[in-house]
Amino acid sequence: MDSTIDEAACRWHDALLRDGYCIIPDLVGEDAVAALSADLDPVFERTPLSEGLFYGNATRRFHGLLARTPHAAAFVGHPLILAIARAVLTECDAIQLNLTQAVELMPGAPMQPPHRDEEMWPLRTPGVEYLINVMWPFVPYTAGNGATLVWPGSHRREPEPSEAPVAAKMRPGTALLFLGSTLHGGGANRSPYPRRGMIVSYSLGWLKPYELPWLAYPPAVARTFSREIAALAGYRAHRPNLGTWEGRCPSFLLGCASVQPPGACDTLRPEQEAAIRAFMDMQQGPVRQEPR
Ligand SMILES: O=C(O)CCC(=O)C(=O)O
Ligand SMILES: [Fe+2]
Repeated sequence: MDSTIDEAACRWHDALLRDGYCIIPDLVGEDAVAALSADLDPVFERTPLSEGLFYGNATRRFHGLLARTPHAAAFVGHPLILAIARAVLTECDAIQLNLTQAVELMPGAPMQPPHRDEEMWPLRTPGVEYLINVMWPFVPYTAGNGATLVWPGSHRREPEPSEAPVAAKMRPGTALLFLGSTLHGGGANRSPYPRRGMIVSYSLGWLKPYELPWLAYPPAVARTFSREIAALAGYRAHRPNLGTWEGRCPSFLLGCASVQPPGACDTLRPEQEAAIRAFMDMQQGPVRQEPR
C-alpha cells in the first residue's frame, strides 16, 4: 500500500480507537459528492417515508447504492477509508461491506434513539471491533439540521446521563467515522431543509451483514464492479469455506454467465492447509496397533 495512506490510516486508526469516532476533513472533492448526490436525487423523490421506531417516520432511506450510481464506488472503495477499516477490523480473513444507505432527515425529524450499530449482533468479544461506519454528508451538517450525534469514549464505557454528545458538524467531502461500539444517533432536524447523506459501513467478514449483498448486487450487476468492490460486496469467500456458492468462492460468478459450475473447491487459509497436510502425513505413517 502507498506509505502515505498507510501512515494516515495509522493516525486515524489511533484516533478512532481512542475516541470512538473521528472526522476526516476533505477526503473527496465537493464536486464528487455533488455528482453522487445528484444521481440519488430522483431516488429520494420517489422513496416513501420510513416506518418504525428506530428509522423514524420523518426519514427516507434506501440502499444498494453501488447499483444506483457509478459514483458510489469511489466512496465505498476510498483507499484511506479501506485502510482504516482493515486496521480496525482485524479479527477476520477479509472485511466486507455491511451496508450502503442513503438517508434523509426531513425538517422536523426528531432525534434518533441513541444506539450502537453492533447491537444487531447478539454476541460480543470485549476489545474486538465488529463494525466501522462512515457518514458522508451531501449537505453541510450542522447542530441545527440533525448532524449525527456521537458520545466520545462511549465505545469503552457507558456515558453518564449528564454527558452531552458531540454534533458532527461537517461539509460535503468530509466524513465522520465511528465504531460499531460507539453510542450515536441522528440529531433532530430543526431546520426548514432536509438533511441528506450516505452511510457506508464495513464489518468483520464472517458476520451476517445488515444488507444482503447478493440480493442488492446480483452477479449481472456485480460483474460491472471492480474486483475489489465486488469482493467487498460478497463476491469473495471468507476462508475457510464461508460464504460460498456451489462450494466455490462466489467470485466464480463474476466470469462468463453461461459457464456450468465446476465441482466444489476448498477455500482455505495457508495454515489450515498445512495442518491438514500434516494430519495426512501422519496417517501415512506406521499403522498403530490397537491393544487386544
Ligand atoms: O442519520 C444519522 O445521522 C445517523 C443514522 C444512524 O445512526 C442509523 O440509522 O443507524
Ligand atoms: Fe446508527
